Amino acid sequence: MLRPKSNSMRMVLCLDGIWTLKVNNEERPIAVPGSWNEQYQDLCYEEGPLVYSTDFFVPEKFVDKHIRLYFGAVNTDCVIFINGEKVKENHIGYLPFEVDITGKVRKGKNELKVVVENHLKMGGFPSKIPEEGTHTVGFLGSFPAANFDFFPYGGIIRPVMMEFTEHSRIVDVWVDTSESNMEEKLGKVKVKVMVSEEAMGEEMKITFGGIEKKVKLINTHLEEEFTLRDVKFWSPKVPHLYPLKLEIMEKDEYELEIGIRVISWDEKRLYLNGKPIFLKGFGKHEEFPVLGQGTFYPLMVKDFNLLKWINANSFRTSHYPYSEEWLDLADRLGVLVIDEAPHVGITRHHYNTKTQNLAVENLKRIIDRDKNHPSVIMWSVANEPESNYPEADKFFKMLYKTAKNLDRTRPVVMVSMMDTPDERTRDVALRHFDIICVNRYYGWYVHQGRIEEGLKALEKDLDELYKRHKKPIFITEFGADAIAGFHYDPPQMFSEEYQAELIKKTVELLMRKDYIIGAHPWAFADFKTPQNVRRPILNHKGVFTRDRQPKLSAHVLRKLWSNS
Ligand code: GCB
Repeated sequence: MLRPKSNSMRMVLCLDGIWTLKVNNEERPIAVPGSWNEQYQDLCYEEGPLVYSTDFFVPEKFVDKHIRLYFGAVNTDCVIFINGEKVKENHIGYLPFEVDITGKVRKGKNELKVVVENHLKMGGFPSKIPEEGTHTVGFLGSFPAANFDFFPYGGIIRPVMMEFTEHSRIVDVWVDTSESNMEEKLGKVKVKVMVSEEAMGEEMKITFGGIEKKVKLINTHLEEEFTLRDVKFWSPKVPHLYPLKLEIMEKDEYELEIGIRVISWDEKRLYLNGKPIFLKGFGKHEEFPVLGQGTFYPLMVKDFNLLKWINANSFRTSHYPYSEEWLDLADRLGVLVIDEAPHVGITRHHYNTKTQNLAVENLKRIIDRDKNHPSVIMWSVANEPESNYPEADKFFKMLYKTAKNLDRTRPVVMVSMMDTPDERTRDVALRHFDIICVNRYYGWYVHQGRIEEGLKALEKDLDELYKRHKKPIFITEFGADAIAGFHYDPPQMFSEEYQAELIKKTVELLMRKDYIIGAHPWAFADFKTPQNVRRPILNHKGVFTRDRQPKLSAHVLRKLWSNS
């Protein structure tokens, strides 16, 4: 699916702004994009259904165009109405969806209504804690009862756009640069284009790297290959982007920026353009005070600025796909992204056909949205599922196969906490994946207050893990809470000193291991969670505070990562 874009052939109407929210028959203003939970105190724990509405105006000359309504994301279940007519239902958050509303709008004023619910669901998304508890100790009794460690924000969280095009139009494009040859500096770029039925018989022009190809459209799918010499390969150091322009003459055009790069991996290493790369960075969240999980551009710019400042080269979109603008910036600034599906808090109650189908669908949608971003170097299908149940094997094998069938050019991973030294709790699904991603909290949830002991246990655990899988290992989480301003000597849990020491010593250990391809401290910044005894309002494992000020560990990491 192409993101709406204004150009000389396409017209985009942005519907962001102040909408009306109906709560118990009373109306009040609400910001879109944004979450309702922090705009009103009485809606902090609201799960809906709540009714959003706004008006939009269409000039007469646009009424007969092809019209597409695009939602960046709504959390979570929603029903869309145009002028009172139901046009769409959507049942997953954090991912865009479109509605073809051609012929459904009238000249002048129209009404758009969106009914949104954000119920936690046992065995669904967002996942609710099962009454009997889960493998993720500590959540039982949390309020709200989210089976994950971040606040379950609801609402229309990302931009809403309406796009007007001709009926002869470009529907999608998929670019594959994986056959490029680094030694010969040869860029081999496959471009697959999908157009609408109405475009049959038209002429399409594709321009890339100074090469122009013209094709008569006799099919809705076409494929062209471009060979570029003396290519500047995309990398964190040189994030070079080439414009790709698609045109259906006098009907439509679409331009996107392409990075030519190759990802590969073997038993021990991950390679970018044939050179080993070590992932330095963080798991993070897309959230901020008042906005909740609403798209907020200044936050993106600030976070990339801090990622560069701290000498990181990557981040994981834990635990859901972020707004696509994060990826635009990552492409442009040269930051590698592990793109995670919104599958967090999976328990044994998820292992059934209905949920598996939904998860497969979500995965297809994330790949569909993000496939052309050079910054995306890995698909993560889930975070910390209850994957020590026999049923997990089939469920995750299916997700792996789905991702692989769509995209063989990137590694597909699952982030596990269950592949432990203890055989009774061991993960049954992790073996299906290309790279072994694990979260480890030695020196925090285990070996509390004893960093050195924790490190010894970590080293033993990882050596065994490698022996078992013979695949590269990526430590996607480790860390400690530090409440900004808490100090203690000798370092004590919750002090900035303890967090800094644990992170420093863990990073040093991980960088010494030849089978480790990355170390991401958890987390980039503090973030809001459900209420429970382990969380003083926020999860304080951030290396930055929630308002993006550095803790001691940020300075330590900046130095550690400066010459590697
Ligand atoms: C984890 C989760 C993450 C939590 C973190 C913690 O393993 O993946 O969502 O926030 O631990 O701080 O406990």
